[in-house]
Amino acid sequence: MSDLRVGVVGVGVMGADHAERVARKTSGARLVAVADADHGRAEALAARLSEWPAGGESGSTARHSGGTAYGEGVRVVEDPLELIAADDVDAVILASPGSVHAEQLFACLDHGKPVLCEKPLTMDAASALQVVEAEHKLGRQLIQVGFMRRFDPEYAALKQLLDSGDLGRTLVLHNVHRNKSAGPAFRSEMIVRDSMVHEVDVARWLFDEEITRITVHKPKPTSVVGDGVFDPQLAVFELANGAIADVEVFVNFQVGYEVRCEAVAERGSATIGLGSGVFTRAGERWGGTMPADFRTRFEQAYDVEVQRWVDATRRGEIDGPGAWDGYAAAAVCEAGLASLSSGTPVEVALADRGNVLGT
Ligand code: ISE
Repeated sequence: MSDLRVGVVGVGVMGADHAERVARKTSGARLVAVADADHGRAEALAARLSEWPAGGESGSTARHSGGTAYGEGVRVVEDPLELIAADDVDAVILASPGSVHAEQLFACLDHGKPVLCEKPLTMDAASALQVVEAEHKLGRQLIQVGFMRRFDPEYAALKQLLDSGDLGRTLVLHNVHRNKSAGPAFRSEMIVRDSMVHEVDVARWLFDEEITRITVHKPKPTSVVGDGVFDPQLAVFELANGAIADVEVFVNFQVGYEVRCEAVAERGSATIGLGSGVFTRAGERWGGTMPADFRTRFEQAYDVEVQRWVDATRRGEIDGPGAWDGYAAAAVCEAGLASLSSGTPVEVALADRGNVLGT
């Protein structure tokens, strides 16, 4: 089977990371093109990734199985829609801003291109539902959503433990999601849509239930953020089966990246994300280290996610959260934004899955 030729749209922090992953670490895939509103950024990345092994001799053919060999080149395409339509691009990774996802996803569907779309699927529930419906009409799942926590070994082990029933029924989830810092452009709405959305998916996935109601509380904000930004936020999700999940999201924690999840069940509890790696005693201190950001903490999850997406795409399938999961998360976040401004619980308006998908 020939390599999957991948194009990456949006090469900011996450897109550049994925582009490098496809070019250098993923088997059965080749990075062929990148596009970004910042052409200079795309050019620099394409030039760097057109070399393999990094700094290797001209003409070297060394490569992993798949991957971009020296001299094969990664081209820069100005228009993302042109990249999506290109004949030499078999599949697309969308890591552009959420505000342009809807248009780019529709283009992927129009051209029959499988796509791994970073969250959020789209900016609101109505457009996300249109995407779900358009994909359903094609009769084939082309969209996978980048909820990478599902591929993290610790989260996967937690899911397996809860599904085994060994602890009895799961009743409550407590989540913590802290980033070291977020830029000044990261407003309260983005904390819901770009950060909290991960725990929205975690709760839906671990419970295998939809979220029916959300309340977003605004504790006293950190003095690090500007006026009108609510950071941290504390949210409570109520699920269809009566279970409850809570999450503290704090994107300017200053210390490091920290993501934890504790599940409380009838006969025990289980916690992941304690970060208990190497414990060191040195220089009159003891303890471990904290990852600086999500690329380090979830590196393995991203590697597994992209490798499994490539493998599934070559079989003509997806292997992970689909468009419905992206839509359901968008609907919860939309209710979350309403709760953020009203300070009261807000019901999630979710279309009937059976009516939309017939399943
Ligand atoms: C970022 O977009 C991510 O997806 C990270 O996982 C999350 O921790 C961060 O808050 C988001 O901005």
